Amino acid sequence: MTNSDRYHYTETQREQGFLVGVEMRAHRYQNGLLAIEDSLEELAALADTAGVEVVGGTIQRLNKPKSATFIGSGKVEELKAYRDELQVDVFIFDDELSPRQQRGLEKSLDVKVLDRTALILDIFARHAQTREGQLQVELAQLEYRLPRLTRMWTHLARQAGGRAGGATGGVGVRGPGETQLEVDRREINKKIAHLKETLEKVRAHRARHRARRRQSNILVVAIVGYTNAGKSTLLNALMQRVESDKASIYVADQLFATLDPTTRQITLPQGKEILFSDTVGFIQKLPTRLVVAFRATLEEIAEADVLLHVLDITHPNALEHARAVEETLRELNAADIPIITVFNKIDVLEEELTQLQNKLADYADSIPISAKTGRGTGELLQRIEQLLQEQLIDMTLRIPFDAGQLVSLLHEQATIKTETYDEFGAHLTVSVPEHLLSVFEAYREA
Ligand SMILES: Nc1nc2c(ncn2[C@@H]2O[C@H](COP(=O)(O)OP(=O)(O)OP(=O)(O)O)[C@@H](O)[C@H]2O)c(=O)[nH]1
Ligand SMILES: [Mg+2]
Repeated sequence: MTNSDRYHYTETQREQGFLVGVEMRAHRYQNGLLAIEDSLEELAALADTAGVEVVGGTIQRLNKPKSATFIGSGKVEELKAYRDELQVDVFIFDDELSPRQQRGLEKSLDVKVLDRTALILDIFARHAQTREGQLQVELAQLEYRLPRLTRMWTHLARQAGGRAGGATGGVGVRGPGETQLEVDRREINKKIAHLKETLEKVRAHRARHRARRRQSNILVVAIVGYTNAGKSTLLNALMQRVESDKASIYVADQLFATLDPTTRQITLPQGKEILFSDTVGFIQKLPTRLVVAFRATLEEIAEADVLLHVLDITHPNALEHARAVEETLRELNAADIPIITVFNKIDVLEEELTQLQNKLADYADSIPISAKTGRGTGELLQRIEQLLQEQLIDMTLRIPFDAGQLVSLLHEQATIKTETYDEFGAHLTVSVPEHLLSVFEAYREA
């Protein structure tokens, strides 16, 4: 989708959305989170990607959220006024609402109420391409909806309506709406169970595939970064460099354009073949439920040999984005994987670059690139090559006494984890730098 396509929705097709952000006083400048104004701007971009026309927004500062309606009652009244004045179809909250808060708000406001999670799920549902991706999103959506079923959320209502509709419940008799909800809940639970089963099979298949890849010993570089940083563009640029004719990857100025991992083989300058894997972007306040739902997909990242962190240096919140990415990597147990950071989109701001590099002093050895023009990509490939050469490889070795000098070499150049001796010689488990691999290959224990 190009920039202009985004505005092809007509007024009548697009729902009108109004954004609501809450800043907990204790949380201002909390590490890794955007300032509320920036967070709301990001929410607006998410809403836009989901096809909602944003007609306004408001912020409330609170000590803590209200358990029934999240925001204060005065704010609820204010939202009613906006609803009437701006013809709001949906209120979108920047934070995850509990089912109770969502019900409370929908009851008071009498229009649909969504939160950031629901919005991201909606975008994911639109962008999922592979079967696994689609199954994962559907499961996450159903699990999200189950505790939130109200009249406005019952998409199954019409199907099952014949059985449950009509009856008017007297005192103590369950109303038709509620019977309907029971039916829906049962249906959803059944669907959830079925989806989980199917996903298990798909995942087992993927795990076998990954295991085969491992055996072939080909190294994997996972491209990670904030959504819209230019990850897919970079992979396309790298592919072009090596003149591969593989189909290019979908690039768009929208959030979460990529959902399913795409892997491409690339030859490094000195001839080594490696795999690059482009995957789903990160975002601050990435709902844990989504991280869990996409765990299988995200395992691609956790199992990579090198991470390539793409940072959109032109974004005013670049530093916050970098922190959010690092936080997510920690959640995925991927924080220990060697990482190369690239500052992307430098074509946009030649002059300000030094200034920005100072701001991002923690990333001093980052590589400035433009995925769009290809600038810096040659240096990047060299850096990856260099890093891979420095990578250590785990080996179990049996070295006879007459090759004792090899044990000395290991002591100099490798990390020795265990070392024992018997009548044949030394028995070691070690991590060896790649360039020494050939030296020790013959002594490798099967
Ligand atoms: N000016 C400029 N724009 C770029 C550059 N790299 C990417 N872009 C633009 O940034 C937008 C996002 O690019 P993508 O490659 O789709 O970003 P992504 O990181 O894959 O995003 P998601 O898949 O949505 O997480 C697109 O409009 C690209 O054209 C660059 O080096 N310079
Ligand atoms: Mg992408």
